[in-house]
Amino acid sequence: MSGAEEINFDGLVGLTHNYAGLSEGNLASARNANMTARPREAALQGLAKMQRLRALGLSQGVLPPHERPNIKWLRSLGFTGSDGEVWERAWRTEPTVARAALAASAMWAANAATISPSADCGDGRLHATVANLQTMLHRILEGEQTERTLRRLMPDETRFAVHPALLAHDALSDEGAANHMRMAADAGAPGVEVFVYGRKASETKAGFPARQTLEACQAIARSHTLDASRAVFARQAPEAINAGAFHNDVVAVAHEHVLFHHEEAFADKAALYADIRAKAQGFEPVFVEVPSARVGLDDAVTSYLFNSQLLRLPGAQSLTLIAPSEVRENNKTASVVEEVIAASNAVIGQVEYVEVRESMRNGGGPACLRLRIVMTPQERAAAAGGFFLTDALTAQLESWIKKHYREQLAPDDLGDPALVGETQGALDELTRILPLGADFYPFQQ
Ligand code: SUG
Repeated sequence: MSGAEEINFDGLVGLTHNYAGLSEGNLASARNANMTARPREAALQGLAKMQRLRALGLSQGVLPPHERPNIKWLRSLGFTGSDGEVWERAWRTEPTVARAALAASAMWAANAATISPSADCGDGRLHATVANLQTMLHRILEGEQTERTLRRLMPDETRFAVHPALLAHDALSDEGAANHMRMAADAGAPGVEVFVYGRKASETKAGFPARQTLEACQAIARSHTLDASRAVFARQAPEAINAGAFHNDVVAVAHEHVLFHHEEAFADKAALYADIRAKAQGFEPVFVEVPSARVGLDDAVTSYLFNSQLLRLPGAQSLTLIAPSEVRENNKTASVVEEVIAASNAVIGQVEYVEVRESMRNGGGPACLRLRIVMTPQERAAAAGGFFLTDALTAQLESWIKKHYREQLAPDDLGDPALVGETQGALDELTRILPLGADFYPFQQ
């Protein structure tokens, strides 16, 4: 046993959390467009989930929100004046651009990067590749700060390799850990890394956008120095994408030896199973499949059953599912979960429900909100300690949220020039709560 641990780093929900209907193929985002959002509640729900995992005995990290509205980007598009004027002019004249500049989508940390633990990598370092998120205008803006954040978190280049995002082109479309799964005997053992793609670069597009290409997956596997004998590339079923599973983590989740997935998640399930079995070292994979006859893709997508976090609580015999409360509210998914955990020799033996409704309305469940990073004790000691949640840090973040976040953001509030000063003031304070430093955000530079 190496003592390595999988640590969830959750994205702190930003001050401009709102419902702009920005993501084609994400049914919740489209359905809830122009609803009134509750940024304070959203951030507190996210923080409560992090605290819940800590209370269950797990380590938990936190990643800062990005500067929004993104004034630096708006200036690069020719908007001038004070920061407030830039925002007001962009909102008035270029609504599509302005909405992208305002999105708090960096909260979905599963899309921040793809992580390969050092046990999997030929050079013995922990590798991270920042996702280019090039499919959606509002998300392509995230890479720059994500890279800065990950470099602050993991500064020691002898232990950590943080790769910038792949060139932002359709052929190399990459959405990070949301399309990547890892199976291993335990966190510190060499794992099978499963890359799930929606299309190949050469294929013509049809239906909802497939946001991950095979070429992007292969580039990441190469730069992470993964051993080809333990890397798997699998195609996501086009039916799943067209039913609203815009990322693989909407229809599948893996942890240790267990892969929990929907029957229609993958284009060729038999080949995937065989590939994983052939490449698994020191463990026997267990596939827990939910048949379409029990839960259709539509219910999988609305409930986010598979966007649960799957993890092992300290000392537990079986894994625990951290599911969104929407799963409990849907009779079909609730009864499937009951059956899975009640089975004799259940590999998933417990469920905990969490409330992240504000994020769910934009298509972001518990698993979207977190980036899993497996760290050995030495890596953890080399990482910046201030990103790991403690009771004291939680209390500080909670009062920071209550002091700065608006209760509500209705569509008519979004163009308010006062939002700029408000968010910048709050983020400036945040750079003293998290180890970010006085020149972290563009407005500070
Ligand atoms: O990229 N929603 C995000 C949700 C990301 C969920 N992440 C994972 N499945 N891992 C997206 O579609 C909606 C923003 C809006 O419409 O205002 C949004 O960006």
